[in-house]
Amino acid sequence: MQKSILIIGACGQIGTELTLKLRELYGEECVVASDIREGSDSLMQSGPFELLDATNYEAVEDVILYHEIEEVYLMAAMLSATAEKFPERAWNLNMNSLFNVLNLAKENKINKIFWPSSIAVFGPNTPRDMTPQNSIMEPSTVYGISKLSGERWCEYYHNKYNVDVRSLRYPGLISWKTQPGGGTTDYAVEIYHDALSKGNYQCFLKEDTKLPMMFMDDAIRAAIELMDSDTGQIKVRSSYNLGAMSFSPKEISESIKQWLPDFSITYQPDFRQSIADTWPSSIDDSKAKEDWNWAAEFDLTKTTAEMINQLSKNF
Ligand code: AKB
Repeated sequence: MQKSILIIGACGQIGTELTLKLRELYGEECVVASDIREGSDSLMQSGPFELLDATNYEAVEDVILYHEIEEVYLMAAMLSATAEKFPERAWNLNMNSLFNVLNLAKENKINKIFWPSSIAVFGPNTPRDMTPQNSIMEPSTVYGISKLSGERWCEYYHNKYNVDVRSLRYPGLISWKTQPGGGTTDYAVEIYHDALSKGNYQCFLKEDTKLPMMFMDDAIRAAIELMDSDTGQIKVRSSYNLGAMSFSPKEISESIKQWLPDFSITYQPDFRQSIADTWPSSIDDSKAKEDWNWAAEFDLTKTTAEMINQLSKNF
């Protein structure tokens, strides 16, 4: 099926792999990558690229009209840890970029939007284990507040203006191709890099802080499957809970030791601990399973095997 797609924020952790996958599926020329900076060689050389500020409505509109874009994946965002340092910049980026694409869809300039939400929409009063789709949502971080507000706007634009916007509440994402930046769950990627390069890792969370996580292949497949589902299947227009695995720093370190027996970990919790303490430890994603047949493929054992195998090629 031919369709023209724009990825905004294509050079980040999710955007890079998403762009490459969409180019593989829909053809390189049909998938336009955009970001405020240039990305990896594989991204820059495999198809069209536009320098684009996601908060600039006219610039986003120009790119959409020029390339006759039908679908937008809006991946530009400031993540939880960085957002605590720059609250207003985070709010500005996370909300204005979303309003821009929602309004372009309202004006029928694009047909469909994918926008990632996060487990950060939950807060300290939410039940932490197997957090349900509908629960108490009182996020205490700037990032969580922006994602929860975004979810409400997505549902509002769908109900009021029939905008076809689809969203997932991503857990922490683990990938070997692109490093994350500014998140609380970033330790789960850093740990593999340090295990291979130094043999030890100093973790910024406590050893027993269990958080929901997902391998990037599952995260990308979830976005594409959600976008390819029939409209009638999508019953949730705020954002779907999405689960795969949950583990603590101690558990991931044990899994790494299966491959690197001499690996050691120390713990020095910083301000990110108080963010993690307000997030779920595991997620109930039965609604996504029921509505559009979501099923994760990577558990911790499979993720560690893939991370060590792929990253060790560089050492
Ligand atoms: C973060 O840690 O900020 C993100 C997220 C869970 O949304 N990875």
